[in-house]
Amino acid sequence: TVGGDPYYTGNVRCSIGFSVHGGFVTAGHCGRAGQQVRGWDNSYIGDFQGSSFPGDDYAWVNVGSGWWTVPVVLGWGTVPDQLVRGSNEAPVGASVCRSGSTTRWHCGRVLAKNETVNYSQGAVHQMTKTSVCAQGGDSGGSFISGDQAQGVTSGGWGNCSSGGETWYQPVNEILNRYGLRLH
Ligand code: TYR
Repeated sequence: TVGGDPYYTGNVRCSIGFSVHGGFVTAGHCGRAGQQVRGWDNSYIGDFQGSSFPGDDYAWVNVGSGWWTVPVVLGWGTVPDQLVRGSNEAPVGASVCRSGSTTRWHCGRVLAKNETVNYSQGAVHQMTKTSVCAQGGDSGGSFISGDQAQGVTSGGWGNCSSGGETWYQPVNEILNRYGLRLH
């Protein structure tokens, strides 16, 4: 799977975060455990295996054999491949970039860590705040700093025309919780 590519749960489009052994990680508000996931071509990919939201905003989806990604264009062009070599946490002030299926590739900086974000569904804790814009459908997509995975897009304010701020769920908490490894 390719970080930032779209997937669908019911009528909702979200974005793939990072490939892990057995599937991919993404945002928890995108689906609940047991829900089916379809790919960019509407074919069955797998199911949400675990999901936590609110409180956290993370989930993982298994990907069955026979499904593979084709880089997809959603109007603004594809994002060049980014190699991810690990998940060392970037410090406040570091440059981060994000890939998502609505607004593709945008960059900014880490502004703060361990933030609580209050959504209408409830509070989400230990989130990282960034100056990177995002919009609906970018959720679940990958945040990276250099070649290190950082987190998955959760939510925020603004848009990618006038700017905004976006919080991500740190990826190491997801990997630890479900015993996953980046792939
Ligand atoms: N939460 C949105 C989603 O589910 C993503 C988003 C992120 C929307 C930041 C707006 C925003 O400012 O796709």
